[in-house]
Formats: sequence, C-alpha cells, structure tokens
Amino acid sequence: MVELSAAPYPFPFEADRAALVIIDMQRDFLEPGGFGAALGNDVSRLGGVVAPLRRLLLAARAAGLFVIHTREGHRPDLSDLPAAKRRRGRGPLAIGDAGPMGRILVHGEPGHDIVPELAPEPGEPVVDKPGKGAFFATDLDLILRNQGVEQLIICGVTTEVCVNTTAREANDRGYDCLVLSDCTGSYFPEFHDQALRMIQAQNGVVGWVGHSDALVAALAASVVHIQRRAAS
Ligand code: C5J
Repeated sequence: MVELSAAPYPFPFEADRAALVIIDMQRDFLEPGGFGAALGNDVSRLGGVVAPLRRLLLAARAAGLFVIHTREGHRPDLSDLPAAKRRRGRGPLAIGDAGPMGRILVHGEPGHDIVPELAPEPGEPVVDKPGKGAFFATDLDLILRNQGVEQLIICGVTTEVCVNTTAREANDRGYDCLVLSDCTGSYFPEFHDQALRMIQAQNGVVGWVGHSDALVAALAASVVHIQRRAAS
C-alpha cells in the first residue's frame, strides 16, 4: 500500500486491487463538430486533459494496472436513447443527427471514437454506456468485481457530469474513488473546481481528489508488485 497525496487526506493506493477508469475521452466531446460543440461549448477547454492522462495511461500500462475505458453513446437505431435525453440539448444538432464526425454520439461513428492519443489497447475493456454514469445499464461493475477491483482511479470528461456521476455511483457500490484533478476536465472551469470540491467534502463523502504526479511516481515504483499479482 502507498499513501498518495490527496484531499481530504492521503489515498491508500493498492495497485493490485485498483483500476484506472477513463471516462468518455471521445472525439464527440473534445473536437469541434461533435456533441459538446453542438451544445454550444468551447471544446478547446478539454484539450489540456489529454497530455497528463496519456502520461498516466502509459505509466499504468507499464506497471500492469488494470485499465478500462468508457464511451457515452447510443445504438444506431437509438432504441437505448430516452426521448427526454434527445430533446434536452436543444442545439442545432441532436443525438443521432448527422454531423461533421458522423452521427452524434452513435456507436461506430468517428465522433464516438476515443481520441487517438488515448486509444484503448487489446486487453483494456471498453464499456459503452447510454447514460452519464458508467454503472447505469452497463457491465462495468461485473467486470471490476471479476478483476478483484475495489479502488477506482477516475479520469476523463466532464468533471461535473459523467466523471462526477460515475464517482457517485461507484461510491454507493462500495468502491474507493480517487479523482485526478489534472486528468479530468470541464467546459466550465468553475464547475470543474466545484465538482472536485463536492467529491472530497465532508471528509470524502464521495471520495478523494489527487494529482497524477503522485500516482505516476507510485506506479513507477510498484511495477514488480502488480506483476506479481497478475502472475499468481
Ligand atoms: C456529458 C460527459 N457532459 N461525458 N457527458 O454530456 O460528461
């Protein structure tokens, strides 16, 4: 166990029962012409997350940490899209409409892909989710429990929507969650800050908030430990 610097108090990181969960780092949220832009957001605000998250992802892979990715999206026939979700955005393009990166938030379309810098590798499950929380209507919990995971390192976008919803869902299911401030992002800086404050408030009512520097250092030091568990 390694104590990682975090708020409201150090996070007791145990690499062999932890997973890195990367939420919705999709072109539809990060690039012009996607869902985020259709809602009127300045998507350039999310770009700063990619480099620190890529550094962490490479460190996690090198150390043998379990990595899992999520994507928000819907079936091509939109049968898993609640009418209310489709109506709500009220932008020029709704979910399922054709945009510059294909149909908005639809499985298999270019915009639904994870950005190339963070593309999943073989052996890293990708969970497709129709909602904001990664546990809703998915097999994420089953996959994590089958791997013996009890701690989640949560990263991705956006801090106050899918990251926060997933952290809350995980917390209610008994996982310890560490959310990394530099590896999560929002179109609204003030929402990012407040969302992180909400997680750590009241002595960690939802979990912990940390920085990737501490985790990358811990992963570099724990290579042998994680590999030993995988080999046993
Ligand atoms: C949103 C997400 N913001 N991944 N999705 O609609 O946070």
